Amino acid sequence: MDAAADRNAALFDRARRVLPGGVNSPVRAFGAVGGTPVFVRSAKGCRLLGEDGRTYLDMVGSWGPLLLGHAHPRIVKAIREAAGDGTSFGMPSAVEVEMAEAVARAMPSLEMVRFTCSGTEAAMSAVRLARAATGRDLVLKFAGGYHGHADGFLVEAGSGAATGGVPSSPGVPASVAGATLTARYNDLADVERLLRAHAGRVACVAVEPVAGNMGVVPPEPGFLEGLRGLCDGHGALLLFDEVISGFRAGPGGAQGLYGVRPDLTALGKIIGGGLPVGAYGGRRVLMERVAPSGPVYQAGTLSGNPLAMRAGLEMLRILAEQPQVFARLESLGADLEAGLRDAAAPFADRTCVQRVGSLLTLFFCPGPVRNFEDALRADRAAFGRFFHGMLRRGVHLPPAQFEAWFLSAAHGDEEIGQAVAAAREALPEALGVRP
Ligand code: KE4
Repeated sequence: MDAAADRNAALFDRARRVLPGGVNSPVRAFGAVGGTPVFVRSAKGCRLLGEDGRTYLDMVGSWGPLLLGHAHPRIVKAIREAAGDGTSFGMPSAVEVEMAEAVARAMPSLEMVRFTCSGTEAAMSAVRLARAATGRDLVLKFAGGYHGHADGFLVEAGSGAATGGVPSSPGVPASVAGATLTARYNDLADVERLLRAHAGRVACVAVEPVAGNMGVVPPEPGFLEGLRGLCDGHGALLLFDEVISGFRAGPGGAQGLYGVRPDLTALGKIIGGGLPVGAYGGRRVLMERVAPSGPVYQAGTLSGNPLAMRAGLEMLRILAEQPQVFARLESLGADLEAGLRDAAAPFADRTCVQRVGSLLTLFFCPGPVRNFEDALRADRAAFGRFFHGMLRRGVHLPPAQFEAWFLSAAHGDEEIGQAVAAAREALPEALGVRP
């Protein structure tokens, strides 16, 4: 290895002595693909500079927040200005109100909003509220769905939980796991079966309206509308986890794209503009139950801090000023999908490409992938070889099969071409086929 690569490897050795797995979030550790993770020194637009001295085309985008790319000038400027005025007050500030109003304007089902510091906090708080509002204890989620690491959600969870082979984590009491029901995504009959079997006991149905944590699995026509009807019929609330899809699937999120109005929504990622922000919101009659206006307790030292709020507000302002960003992301996504499909055509019996807008996954199994059972058929060893083949060619994919590739407005035709060209070479290598 050259000196820079040695430095990167040495950093990982140091990291593993003080950080579990050497990282602060499991999927970053390359556990699913092997090898040494790239420690990032800096990033700009859609490119990363690694401590290994190499530059990479970034297809992770910090797992979603960076819809406009790394270090967007207006967002950096907003953060710099806000920092000089104080990063956190622990008291209300005007920018929190402006941010809540901006979210509500974009996503009208959020009549009221509460900011948190992560998507996990947002989703878990929304569930607490749903339980309080309905007086019911059970939560129905979907196998392969990921809603953060709150105890009740670590049951057949996707993303890093599935990648690490522990979709139902130890440390979660059986009593808590027992309050979580899991259904098959895109299967309304399965949802109805569970709602009937637990009649009057399900507080909410929690769903990623675009599943991104088993790889990208689009909702089939009628699925989301069917969930709305089943929730109404069974007195359960519908919780859309739009931590990924919010402000990515469109200016109004997936609920705007598909025209289905949830009772509660969890947000994160993009609304922080790269800083730690989550949010939950929904019908006023529900949200007014949240402390201090109501008894449902939820709090946070840094919730709504002015620094993160300014970053998020600048992000939302840019998206409001430049709605054409969404058409551009759709076009880039379509071009990447078409290019990958063409590159994978000789292996169509062993791969498939699935996409919603700027979210995409190349699965190492034949399609369609409709749910987590389908996704689990993927050849993860082949994905690992493909991942490293792409990395060697300067393209950094999410280091796990059960994740989405995230495009940004900083990607362009050149970057799509680079990713497709790399895939044309990495695919036969990964599948052990002579090009
Ligand atoms: P955070 O607590 O990581 O901010 O959000 C949790 C969460 C909630 N809901 C959905 C739909 C999510 O995708 C996430 C987090 N996404 C993962 C990527 N699949 C974050 C990456 C990581 O865990 O390091």
